[in-house]
Amino acid sequence: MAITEDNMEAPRTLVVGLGVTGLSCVRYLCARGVSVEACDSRDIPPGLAQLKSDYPNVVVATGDFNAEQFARAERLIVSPGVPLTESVIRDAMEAGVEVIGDIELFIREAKAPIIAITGSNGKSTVTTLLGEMAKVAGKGVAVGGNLGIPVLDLLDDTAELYVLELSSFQLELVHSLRAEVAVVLNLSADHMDRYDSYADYVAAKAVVYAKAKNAVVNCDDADAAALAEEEEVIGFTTAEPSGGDFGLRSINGESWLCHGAEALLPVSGLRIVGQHNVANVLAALALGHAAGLPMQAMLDAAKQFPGLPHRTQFVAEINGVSWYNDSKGTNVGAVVSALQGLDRNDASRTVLIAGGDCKGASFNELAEMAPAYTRALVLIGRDAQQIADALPAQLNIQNAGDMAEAVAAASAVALPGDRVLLSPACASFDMFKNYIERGEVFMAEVGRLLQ
Ligand code: UMA
Ligand code: ADP
Repeated sequence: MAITEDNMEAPRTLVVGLGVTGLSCVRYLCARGVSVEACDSRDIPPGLAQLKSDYPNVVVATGDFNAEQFARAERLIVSPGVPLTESVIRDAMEAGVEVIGDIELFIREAKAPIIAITGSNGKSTVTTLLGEMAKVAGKGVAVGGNLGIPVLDLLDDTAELYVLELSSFQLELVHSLRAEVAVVLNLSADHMDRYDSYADYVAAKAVVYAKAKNAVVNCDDADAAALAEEEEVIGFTTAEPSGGDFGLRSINGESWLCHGAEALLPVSGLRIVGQHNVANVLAALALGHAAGLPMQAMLDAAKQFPGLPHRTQFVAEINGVSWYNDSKGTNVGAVVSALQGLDRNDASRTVLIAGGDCKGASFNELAEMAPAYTRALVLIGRDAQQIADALPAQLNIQNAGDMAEAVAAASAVALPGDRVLLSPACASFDMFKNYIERGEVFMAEVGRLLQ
């Protein structure tokens, strides 16, 4: 692209972090002729080889952040994985250098309305389902964000709607979002190794509602709902809805998804499993409705949606025991909702496989509910002992060295009618590349039980 007067004036920019976000930022800025450097505190960050081959002229520094390189920059674009407490970033902020993230760059350029989705859990499920709803409605929709595709790679002048999953890390560097519709799906503690306090984590999420045209709120989560400052909100609840909210009503003994008084679809008509996922469908309907998507198209998409892999995903039934892969259950709130969501309210119980890198979490909530919902717990990973110490002593708690041992131990203790649920309440990085590899190893081990 030719250098224009515009980009001649663009500030000398340092892209901080060379994962998928950093690479997308370099691509975006280089295509606009902006002067760019890049850095990453890792010695060999994942995007390094590609950056060197595609942009050999971009100066890159790896290893400990280099203060001189930061001092040269007139603007920083910081990746979500880099904490803003890094001294070089704090110094830049204090010196008045603009510090933003890829989402802010995107917002400044995107022409189509944005639906912005955050929350502690359910973001990827709701974002993907809403994207499907928009597609069935015939909208030119682009879907991404924390879900995996960095937002700058979504930019497309023909897009009619953007559906974005936004993490608290990303929202920390967002200043000018004016979402068409925004939601904080729910709140429970996560990433406590990055935030000084739970209040800081919540404050990062609250940014999603700032200046939003329409707000969707979770009526079952008062703390999350209280973040919406808009007067006009559309609610969703797994109880009976009031006014124009979305919720559940019992009709002739059957539970139905409803919009106010109008019955839309019986819960039994959904393929996705678990009460928490019913809440996710209601949230997607509320968001789509606020954005003007037609109801019938949304319901058609909801009926077809099987849920995402690694999120309370049914794996197999073996000797009367149902196995579920919830490897994406990476915080305590997710595990609590997965346990409750799968519970059948009968004598059957869940054998829970949990553990990994707990990210500074407290396990009190799990300790409170585990006696009522679990038959046994099988603990894996670096923080297994920390979890065991938090749980009541009367529980059947076993330790396993790896996933194969964990599956064998769970299989030995589960009774016909029970469920075995991998929902770790932890990040996977101490044992696996990511939650996907953890879920795949679990499913492979469950498969071996069939042989
Ligand atoms: N890192 C360093 N030094 C650096 C830069 C990064 O050590 O200079 C480390 C970080 O601490 C982190 C890792 O590298 O552990 C990756 O960070 P990144 O910012 O380079 O990540 P990207 O590859 O750009 O991916 C990011 C999101 N990652 C994070 O927020 C950690 C991805 O979400 C997201 O899909 C992608 O942008 C596109 O938007 C992942 C995630 O785990 C799935 N998100 C967290 C979550 O969902 O709980 C918030
Ligand atoms: P996120 O993108 O926010 O991590 P996902 O849709 O990927 O959310 O789901 C991650 C995990 O969170 C699931 O595996 C499940 O354990 C849990 N979960 C999903 N939806 C909800 C919900 N509405 N409330 C609480 N927990 C949920």
